[in-house]
Amino acid sequence: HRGVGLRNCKPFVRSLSTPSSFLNKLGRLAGAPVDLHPEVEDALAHSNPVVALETAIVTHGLPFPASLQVPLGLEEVVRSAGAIPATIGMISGRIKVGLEKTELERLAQGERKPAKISRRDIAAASALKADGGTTCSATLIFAAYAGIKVFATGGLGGVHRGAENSLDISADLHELTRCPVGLVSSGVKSILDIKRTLEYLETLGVPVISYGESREFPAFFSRHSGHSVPWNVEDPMTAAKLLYTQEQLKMRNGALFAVPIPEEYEPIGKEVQNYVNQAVEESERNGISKSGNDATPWLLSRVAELSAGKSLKCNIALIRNTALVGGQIAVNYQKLLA
Ligand code: PSU
Ligand code: MN
Repeated sequence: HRGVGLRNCKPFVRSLSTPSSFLNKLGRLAGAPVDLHPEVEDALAHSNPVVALETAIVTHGLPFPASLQVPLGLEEVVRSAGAIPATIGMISGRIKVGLEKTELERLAQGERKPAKISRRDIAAASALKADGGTTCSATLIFAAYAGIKVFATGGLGGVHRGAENSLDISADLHELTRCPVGLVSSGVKSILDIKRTLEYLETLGVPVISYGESREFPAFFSRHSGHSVPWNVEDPMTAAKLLYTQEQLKMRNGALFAVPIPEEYEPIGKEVQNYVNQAVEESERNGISKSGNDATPWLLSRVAELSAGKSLKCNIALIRNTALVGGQIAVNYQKLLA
């Protein structure tokens, strides 16, 4: 409204339906290749709980059609907890915070050979108008960018076995030092070196909290890793308070909440973990373990093969559980802000 007198021209009075007006309100650069889904934008603008979900699992973690059914199911789980899901991914170079079903289908089917997008890949993939699934690191970045406080996933990246030679340490770990987001997962990916990953997180100063009954850090497919962490929370409100305290202290880092796989999956999870160990040994022999970015997808598909689909079943169960806990933490976080 150019005709309106200057004193009426307060910033940010534009209608919230304007694309990305919420991001402008946050002071983010106008014109950045980021689109908020209208439902996510509305939730954020009204301080309703939102949970971020990643898409590397869609493009590089799960076979089709699970790659479509699982993320759609996770969105429903988040809703059942009373929060709005924001599944994050890249479509034609634009970061979508909240994907339309057709966009999710496009990523899940791998039509345009989606890239696996970690922090280092974001700008190149965007400039080249690629499709891509965002790993935990890139998803953390865009969750933080949009002001989303909770992100639920299956397994975080970490220190690979043999990293003392390969130096393969996921960028996910450093990202947790830069993004004030609570990441809820079933621990780290099954193929990793848990002990070294926990040491690395300690060095980085990232809080690691077991969620549930004990201080034992879960081992993805199993509730037991033999490693304990310094803190444990038993309910979503305490988890939310921890995140809120970091916010009050203006700490810019995130936190890792490790939620064990549901008890009833423990027996088959243990069996699957044996196949994981076998796949890791194979990858060391055939050289794939040295190929960096490709190691994870190869290992996960090999484990699916060896376990005749049992790994997929467990993976789905544990990630649905983290989505539920993530939703509950997000709901409680907003209560603290109210
Ligand atoms: N868990 C899976 N499949 C995956 C991943 C985890 O079952 O593809 C992804 C996560 O998105 C995680 C990423 O952030 O792997 C880590 O990959 P890298 O180790 O290359 O950083
Ligand atoms: Mn890696």
